[in-house]
Amino acid sequence: MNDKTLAIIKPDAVNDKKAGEIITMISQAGFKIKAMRLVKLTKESAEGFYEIHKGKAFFEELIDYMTSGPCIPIALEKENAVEDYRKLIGATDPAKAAEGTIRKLFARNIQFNAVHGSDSDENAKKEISYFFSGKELLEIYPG
Ligand code: IDP
Ligand code: MG
Repeated sequence: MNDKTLAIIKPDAVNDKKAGEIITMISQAGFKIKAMRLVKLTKESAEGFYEIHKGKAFFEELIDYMTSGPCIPIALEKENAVEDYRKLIGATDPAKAAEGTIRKLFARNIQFNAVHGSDSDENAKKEISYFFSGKELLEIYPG
């Protein structure tokens, strides 16, 4: 339990051809890829995924950004996955992200910040279920 998180390689990073390098960094940090897909989010699906940010000043531009091209949701497994993956990606704003983090290396600014990471075990499960279902989801969360 509590060893899963959802990563998304966001449209800016896919468009910048950084997906491969980012997946390598994630793998080398000890995360196991349990499931992965390439999807182009619709407005409705992006709004659903980011429901908690509805009403915030940046919500509309966040939806435009996340629907601007394909992204790559990845279900990851590792002990202490949520916290360790947030550490690997760095702060939301790359200007504040630690050296060597994914956002420090690949994000342009606080909006176009290359990757997503779940912020709690509860949200990790919700977010993984948002992109993966059926047999695939059972393999991620057996039993
Ligand atoms: P997180 O991705 O580090 O968890 P959140 O606060 O959950 O950060 O915000 C979700 C996403 O919304 C960010 O990753 C970023 O793409 C975008 N975002 C957050 N804050 C701002 C902002 O102040 N201006 C524009 N976009 C923002
Ligand atoms: Mg967040």
